[in-house]
Amino acid sequence: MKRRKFIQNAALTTLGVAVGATLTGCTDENKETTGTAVAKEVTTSKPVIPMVIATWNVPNATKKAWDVLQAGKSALDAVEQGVMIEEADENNQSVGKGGLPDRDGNVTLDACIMNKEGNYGAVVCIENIKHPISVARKVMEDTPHVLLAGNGAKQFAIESGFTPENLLTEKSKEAWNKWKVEAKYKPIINVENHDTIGMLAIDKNGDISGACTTSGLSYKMQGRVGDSAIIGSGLFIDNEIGGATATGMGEEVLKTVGSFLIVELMRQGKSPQEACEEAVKRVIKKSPNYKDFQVGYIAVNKQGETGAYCIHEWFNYTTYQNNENKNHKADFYNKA
Ligand code: SD4
Repeated sequence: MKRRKFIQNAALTTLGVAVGATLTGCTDENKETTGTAVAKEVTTSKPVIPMVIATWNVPNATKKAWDVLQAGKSALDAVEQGVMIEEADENNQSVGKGGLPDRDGNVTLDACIMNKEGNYGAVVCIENIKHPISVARKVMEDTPHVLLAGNGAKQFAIESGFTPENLLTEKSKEAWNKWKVEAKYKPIINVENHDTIGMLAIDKNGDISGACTTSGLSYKMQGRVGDSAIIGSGLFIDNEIGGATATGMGEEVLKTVGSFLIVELMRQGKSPQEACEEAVKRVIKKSPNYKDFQVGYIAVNKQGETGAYCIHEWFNYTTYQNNENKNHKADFYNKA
């Protein structure tokens, strides 16, 4: 049986089984008659959709998304409302309000959203708007475009009813002032519990959507745009296959089109875990200085199987699945 067929069969089975039933990916009638089955069997005794997965330790965001799914809403609503929790959290200095500024003190945000139809909307380098993810959704739904940048994105947001506000909090301003003493630009390998938030969700219909939102690398050059809002790099969804999203050094994710790569690898039969590992290895192969930066990926396939992998220790992610909101440490490459 071809993997693609298997995925479709398993997805249909997933949707068909009652909650609590056992799902076995390859049923007798699905078995290949002429050779060895190429698909890995997916067996779980628990229902795996609906589900939510997000980068980092963000239980409030995954809970919000889960609650939206439980209310019968779409995966698209879930990921938007889920990441909005982090955008609004001023203590989180990598997303939305309170995000660390660029080297000139401007808080510039990148965000994108992608739905089950493969539609996509994004904003890059937007300023003074707390919820770039919702502007990204409006770009997708209300304009003939997919990506708006800078002032144009802000103007569009204001025309759409968003209220501009100062996003540079005292805490972030203080950090920036400290940074200015030496003003050295060196990306930091994140060992905290937070950074760019990428979120993927599957709703009760089995449909997948994703969102990704960030203030980007702190003290970046003015005008710098990372991977997070760029389709295929920071996020990619294919509702037939699954989705992936990234955190870490955006330049490296962009060069390898990481999230698209992961989804394509899953299409070819890899599990989400195998696909994330391969995408990280692709980065490492291309960048001999990989010890100096972090890249982390999470992924989910149509059945709700998840994967996560990163270069260095300490990347973690949160899942809300089977009624459980859980943080996990991701496996990593650099064990030396
Ligand atoms: C970027 N990927 O702008 C984002 C930032 C990030 O850990 O995730 N940093 O490159």
